[in-house]
Amino acid sequence: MTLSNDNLSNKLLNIINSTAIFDLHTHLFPPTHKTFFLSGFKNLLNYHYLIAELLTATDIDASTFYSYNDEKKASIIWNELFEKRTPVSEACAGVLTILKELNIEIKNQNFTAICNEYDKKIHSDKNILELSNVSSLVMTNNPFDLDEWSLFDNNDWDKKIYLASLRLDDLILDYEGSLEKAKDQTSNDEANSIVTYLEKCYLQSNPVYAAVSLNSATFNTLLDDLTWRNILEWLQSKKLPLSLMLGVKRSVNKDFGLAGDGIGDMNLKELSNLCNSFPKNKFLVTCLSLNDQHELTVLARKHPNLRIFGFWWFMNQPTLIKQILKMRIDMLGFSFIPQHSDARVSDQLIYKWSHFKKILHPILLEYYQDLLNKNFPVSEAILQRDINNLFSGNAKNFLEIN
Ligand code: RAT
Ligand code: ZN
Repeated sequence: MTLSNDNLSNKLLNIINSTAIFDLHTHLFPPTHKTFFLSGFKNLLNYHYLIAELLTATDIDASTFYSYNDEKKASIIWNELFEKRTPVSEACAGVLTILKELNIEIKNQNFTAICNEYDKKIHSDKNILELSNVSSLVMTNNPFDLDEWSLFDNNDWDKKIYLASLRLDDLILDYEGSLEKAKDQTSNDEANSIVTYLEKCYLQSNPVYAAVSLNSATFNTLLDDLTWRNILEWLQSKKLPLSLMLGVKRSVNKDFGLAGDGIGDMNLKELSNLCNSFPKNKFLVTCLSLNDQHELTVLARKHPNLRIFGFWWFMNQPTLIKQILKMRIDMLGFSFIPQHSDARVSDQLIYKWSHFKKILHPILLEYYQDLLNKNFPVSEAILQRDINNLFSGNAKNFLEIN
C-alpha cells in the first residue's frame, strides 16, 4: 500500500529501529577471548577518542596518564570531561547516550556509583547486541599478532555473529617481521610464504574480507610490490574484497600512543588506477579526510569494483555525516554501505548505531517525501527493502555472503 505524507515519518522510523544491522567494521571480539573483549563503563571512558580529548583539553601529561590503572584513568576522564567541562563532543555524547539507554541517572551520582550501577545493568555481549539490534559484525583480526590470532584455536564463540577479517597493516608497518612470522607459521622459506600463510589463516578463520590502512606514501605498494600483487591475485581467487582505509597518518603525536594517530595525505587518482589495474578485485573504501569525500563518491560512480563504506573515525561527526550522506545519496542512490561502528568496546554499539539512525531518519524522510510529491508510490515494502539494503544487504552482497 502506498504511504501518505502523514504516516511516512513514523513508518520509516519504525523500520529503521526494527531492522537488524550487519556491522562491517569493528574492533570487537567475543567475550571468551578474554584479554581482547572490552565492555563496561571504565572501558567506555578509556576509549582513545576520549583520551585524545582529555590530553588536549587539560595539561595532564600523557605518560603519567598512561601509567595509571584503568579505574584511575576512567575516573580522571569522567572528572575532567564530564564534571569540570560540558560533555558535548561526539565521543562524550556517546557515553551519555548509553547511560540514558540504560536508565542510569547522572544527577547526584559520583563516578564510582555510576560504575557500580552500570556493571549491574550490562551482563553480556548478547545484551548489547540486542539493545543495538546488531545481528552480526566483522572483527579486525591481525594474522601477525599470534596472541590475538589464538582466537581461532578455539570454538567456544559464535562464528555466525563474530565474522573474521584479515587486517594486513603489519605488512606495511613491519614487512620483515611479518615475513619471519609467516615463515615460522608455515615452515615455508619461499618468496611466496606470505600468501601461503594467508591461505592457512583463511582456512582457519573464514574471513569475509582483508583490510589495510594506507596513505599516499604507502598506497603505491599495492601496485608496485610483488608481494602485494600476489596478495591481490590471491584475494581475487578467494573472491575476498580488500578493504582500503585511506588517509591515516599514524603517530602524529607519539606520546599519545593509540590516541595519537591523525590524518595523512591521500591521492585518490591512485585508487582509480588500482581499480582499473585490478578490475576483478573488489575494494571496500572509506576515507578519513573530509577533503577526499567528493572525489571518492565520484570514483564509486565510475568503478563497479569500488564500494564506499561508513564514516570513519574523524569523519564520524554528526555535522559531517549529514552533509556527506546526502552527497552520497545524490550521486549513488542507495548503492553504498552507509555506516560501520568501529566499536572497540562492545557497549559502544549502542550509541554508535543510535546516533547514526538519528541522522539517517530525517535525511531519508526528505528523499521519500520528495518521491511522494512527484507521485512516485512509496510503500512500506519499499522502505523495508531500502533499509534492509542499507543496514545489511549492500554489504553482504558485496562480500557475497548471506
Ligand atoms: O577508529 C579507530 O578506532 C581507530 O583507532 C582505528 O582503529 C581505525 O578505525 C582503524 O581500523 O585503523
Ligand atoms: Zn577501525
